[in-house]
Amino acid sequence: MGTIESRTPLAEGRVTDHGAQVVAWRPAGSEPVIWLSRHAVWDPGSAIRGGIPICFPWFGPGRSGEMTPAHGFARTAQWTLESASESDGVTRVVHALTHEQASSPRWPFRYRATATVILGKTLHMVLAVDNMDDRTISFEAALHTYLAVGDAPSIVINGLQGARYHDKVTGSDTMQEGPVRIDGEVDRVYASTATVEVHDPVLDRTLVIKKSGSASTIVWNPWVEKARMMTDFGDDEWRSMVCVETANVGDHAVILAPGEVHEMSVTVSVHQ
Ligand code: TA6
Repeated sequence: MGTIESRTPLAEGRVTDHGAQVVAWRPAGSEPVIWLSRHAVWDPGSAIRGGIPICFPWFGPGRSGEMTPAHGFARTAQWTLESASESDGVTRVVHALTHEQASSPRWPFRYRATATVILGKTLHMVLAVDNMDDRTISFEAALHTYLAVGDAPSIVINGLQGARYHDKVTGSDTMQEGPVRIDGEVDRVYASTATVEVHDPVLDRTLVIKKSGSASTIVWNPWVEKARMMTDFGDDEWRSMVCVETANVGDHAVILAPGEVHEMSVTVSVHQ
């Protein structure tokens, strides 16, 4: 499993060929921003628990509810390292994946995906999907970002006020009133293009998650029971993380005509 490790005056980071996954990022002067489970499994066939998994071409079990593997085949595929460079302390890593390397009989289309990661004082990531087929394709995608926090029940998540969301815990569809707090299992798919701010009083910082080309934001914390049920997730680790995911899922799935390219990006910054 090839991995690009970067250590510059601006930041430390790590990106692996497996899933083209960012698995670490710590800007200079900060605590780590990207969370990784102590129990993460690094087997070729498994998803690495933490970092920024790339969910593509479907999210979860897909819109049909029957797709496997969960979150699509890109997350556990071996992406091709296209380039890795560093300039003025900023590291740039580009991976690519095509239908010749990873596909599914349930999603048999020709495509080329590239994942561009730029690590410096901020983390910037772009998922670009090029429809190489002669048919229109539809896909879901998510940058499933695991953020490190001091204590999940203490954080305050702003930016989603007024957005409608599907609550996967209760099954309801409703609107976000006020900030999002983690006071139990939270698994919500918001219809939102907004920038999200995670205020963390314990680490005394605010993480700002800005995005483009994304109409869905997912917020997830497994809380106690779900954490206990995952073998690659420490029983106590739910307190130290929250996922704020940049996505296009469900009704916001991307529809791409032959030859079209779609780009979705996230920029994470730390404000002490
Ligand atoms: O993004 C939230 C979610 O869809 C949750 O429902 C939970 O399944 C989480 O992803 C993790 O999924 P995974 O397949 O990585 O265990």
